[in-house]
Order: sequence, then C-alpha cells, then structure tokens
Amino acid sequence: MGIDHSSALEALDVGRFKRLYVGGEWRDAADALEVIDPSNGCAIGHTPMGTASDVDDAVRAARSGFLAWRKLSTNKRRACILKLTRLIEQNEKELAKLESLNMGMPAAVARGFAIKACYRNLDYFASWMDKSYGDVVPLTGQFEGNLDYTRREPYGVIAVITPWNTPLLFVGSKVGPALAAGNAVVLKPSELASWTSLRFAELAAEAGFPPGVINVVTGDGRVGEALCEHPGVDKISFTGGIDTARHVMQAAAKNVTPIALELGGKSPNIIFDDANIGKATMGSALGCFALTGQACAAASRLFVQDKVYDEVLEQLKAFATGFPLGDPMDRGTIIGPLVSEKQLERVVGFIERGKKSGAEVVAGGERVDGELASGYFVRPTIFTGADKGAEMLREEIFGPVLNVQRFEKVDEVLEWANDSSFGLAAGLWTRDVGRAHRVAHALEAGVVWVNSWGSIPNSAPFGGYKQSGFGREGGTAALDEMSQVKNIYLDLKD
Ligand code: TXE
Repeated sequence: MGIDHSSALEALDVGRFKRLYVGGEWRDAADALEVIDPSNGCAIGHTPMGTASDVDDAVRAARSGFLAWRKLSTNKRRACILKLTRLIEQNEKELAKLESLNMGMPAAVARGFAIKACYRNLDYFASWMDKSYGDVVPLTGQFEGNLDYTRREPYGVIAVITPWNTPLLFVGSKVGPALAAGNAVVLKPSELASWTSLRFAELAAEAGFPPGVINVVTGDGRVGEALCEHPGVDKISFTGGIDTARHVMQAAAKNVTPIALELGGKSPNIIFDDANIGKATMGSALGCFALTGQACAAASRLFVQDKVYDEVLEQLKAFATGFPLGDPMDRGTIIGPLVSEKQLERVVGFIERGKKSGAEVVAGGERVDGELASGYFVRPTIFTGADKGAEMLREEIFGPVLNVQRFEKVDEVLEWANDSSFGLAAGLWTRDVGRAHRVAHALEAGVVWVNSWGSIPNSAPFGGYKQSGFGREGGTAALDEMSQVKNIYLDLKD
C-alpha cells in the first residue's frame, strides 16, 4: 500500500480544474491531460489542454484587459493586486496541497517558502507602484535650456511561461512585476503542474481585476509555442529548460518579440577550511537536496578544501541519509518524490552512468523501494571522485545528486567552479571577509551566496550569466524588465 491522498483530493475538489480562464470567463478546453500524483503514480485528475485558438483569444482578451487596466487609477490597480495578495495568503494551505499533489513539493517547502514567495512578491511589487520614477536628463550644448525626461511605460501583453518545479513562486516573481508595471498577462504553466495557476485565476477573479488583465491558458509546449509566436504578445518571460528556451527564442524571432529567460544551472558551492562547518554542510546539503534537487539554483557541484574534506563528507552523508523522505503532505518531510516517471528515469540514468564512469557513490544512489516503490522517489545521492569532464559535472540533472570534489588552492577551485556553460548561482563558505568578497567577484554567476544558500530576498535581482539566461527577476530589476523606457524631449524656446 503506497501513499494515499484520496481524502485530500476529495476535500480539494480537484475535478473542477478542467477549464481555461480567458477574458474574465471560464471556458471548456478541447482536451485534457491526465495528472499523475508523483507520490504514488496514481491518476488523480486532469489538466485542461488549450489550443492555438484559445491562445489567440487570450492574447486579444489581454489586449483589451491592458487598455482597461491602464484606465484605472494607480490606487485602484494597486488595491486589486493587494486583494489578490491577501487571498493567496488566506488560501496558502490549499495552494500548498495542490503543489504537493502536482509535483511532490513537501508541505514545509510549499508553505514555508514557495507560496509565501508568491504573495510576498505580489505585495512587494504593488508597493512600488507609486515609487517608480523616470529621470530628468541633463542637457548640454545646443540642447541646454530645454527639457528631456523619461517615463517607464508597460509593454502591453506579457506571455508568462512557467515550469513545474515551483509554479506559484514563478507566478509571484513574473506576474507580480508585470501587473505592477501596468501590463496584462497570459500565463501558461507547465502541463505537469497547472492546478495552482488555475486556482490563482479563481482568486484573481475574486480580487476584481478587469476582464482580460489576467488570463490562464494551460496545456503543453504547443500552447507555449503558439504564445511565443503570437504577434499580439509584446514580451515573453520564460523559465524552463535550455532546449525549450532555444525554441522560445526561435518563435520570438518571428515578430522580434523581446524575451527574458531564466534557465538552468550547475551551480558551484565552495567550502573553505575556515568556514563554520556545521552551518556550511547543512546549507550545502539543503542547497542540493531541497525540492529533491529540482531547483534551477541547486548546489550540485561542491568543492571542499583539503583540511576539512573528510569531516564535511561525513556530515553530508549523515544529512543525505537522515533527511525525512516520504509523503510530501506530511509536515516533517524534507525529501519528496521527483515530478514524473520521465524525470525519475532521467535522474536514475545519470546516477547509473555516473557509477559506470568510475565515480564512487558514498550515499544513496538508488530509487526507493518498499512502501514508496509506486512513487518517483530517489535517495539523496552523493558522488565523489568524478572526472573533471564527467557528464554529471556538466549537465543539469534536476534531481538529488551531489558531486563532491577536494581542492587545495583558491585559484584552482575558481578555475573548476567557472568551468561550466551555466552561470546561475554560486556559493562559498568562509569566515575570511576579504576572501569572501574576492571569490564572490571572481565567480561567473548572476547570484553569489556567502555563508548561505538559496536566499532570494524579493528586493534583490535574480538571474543568470552565460547559458543560464538573461534578464532579471526580483527587485526593481524586475520592474525594469516588465517596462520600457520612453524619452520625451521638449524644446522650451519660443
Ligand atoms: O521544462 P520545459 P521541463 C530544466 C530541467 C528539466 C528540464 C526539462 O533540467 O529536467 O528543464 O523540464 C513550456 N515553446 N528545468 O520539461 O520543457 C512547457 O510547457 C514555448 C529548469 O518541464 O522547458 C512549460 O510550461 N513553451 C527550470 C515550460 O515551457 C514551451 C525549471 C518549461 O518546460 C515549449 C524546469 C515551446 N516549444 C525545468 N515547449 C528552472 N530553471 O528552474 C515546452 N514549453
């Protein structure tokens, strides 16, 4: 007997998630995809599958929504976003359960982090709506004595395409700044985890947004592609895998639609021998294994300085084997299942090839059997001794797999850390302040954590270097991303 979620499913009435939200109305979808609970492999409901024609209607509805949104006063627009913020906060428990059912997110992560991040972002961006200034541009020479100033204006219709790993978190970090900057949105969540986005649409309807300001069209990559090549879309904000990102770029090229991409990573994490070892190992273990490794900023490559290598490895093994693993709906669970059977096969494939390559497994290394065998559970896995060029050290696994390597000198570790086509996040643990800054500056990543991993304040910019994407989420950078600058020049001479 595996994990049983039948009473939660009944209480949550998930059968209602069969329609799309377009222009302030719910419409039936032409088709539906079966939703599988990753905790037990059981079919638990459906995700509505939109079509290109739904996308076309949603983009048109968003255009009229944008015009209506623009006509509202700033105070009224902010009141709508803040009402939605409160509604998400009030429904946090339910939203957390929906994430657990769709993608196996542990309740503690959903409630302690992902759902909170959504409503805190909405709140944060709403509070910027009367604080965002343009510039008065200094003029010289023939222009002196006249006036030049800039305004930040919305793009219009933003297509927001999100992945399955933290669906509602991305709604907060993308839809939040888009609305606050004055845009309307068409949201396309992943077909594997759409329920919280559909619930978000229900709450948006309750919050009183004008029709068309928020539209949700669920479905697979075909819906995403139809959105990206639609001439009525003014900007695309995408998070997902790099191969999909290439398709997004090609589709966007048709209408020269601007895009922001937040992609994957193979993030390096360095523990120096003067670090607080207890804090560093706990942070590094959670940095890699939280969300079962299905995080774009997972700390998957760990470098440990020679003197503390054995001590760190022992502590990491204890964490890997000791983290409670099981039903994501239990508050004590830290490691839930992987999102799907396909993801399970992918991760197990990396582990098996890693073993064959000669690297040593010092913890985990296998799928979980027994009571959990029907779910997609893999034990937190630690490899040591992988070759520098090994596949495991180059490709994003998106599973609970940590590679640990020993180093002696700073220059050596920086060379290894930066030897990656990705550049999303990086981390280091040390008590030496000077070294902390020097190493942070030298790491090729959009985000560097010192004595911490995964801290993403909603006021700070987040985004990648290299093939981890471009554009920023978080902070005022996100508002810049969702608005365009207009320059206005006035000749004041008579
Ligand atoms: O992502 P996809 P998937 C990585 C991770 C994972 C891999 C695949 O390595 O194993 O990507 O995951 C939509 N045009 N990340 O398959 O396919 C799709 O429906 C437009 C890293 O979930 O990239 C979904 O809504 N859109 C990442 C979204 O794109 C298309 C998080 C992302 O799906 C499309 C997730 C198309 N042609 C996965 N095809 C991170 N950085 O956090 C699909 N989509």
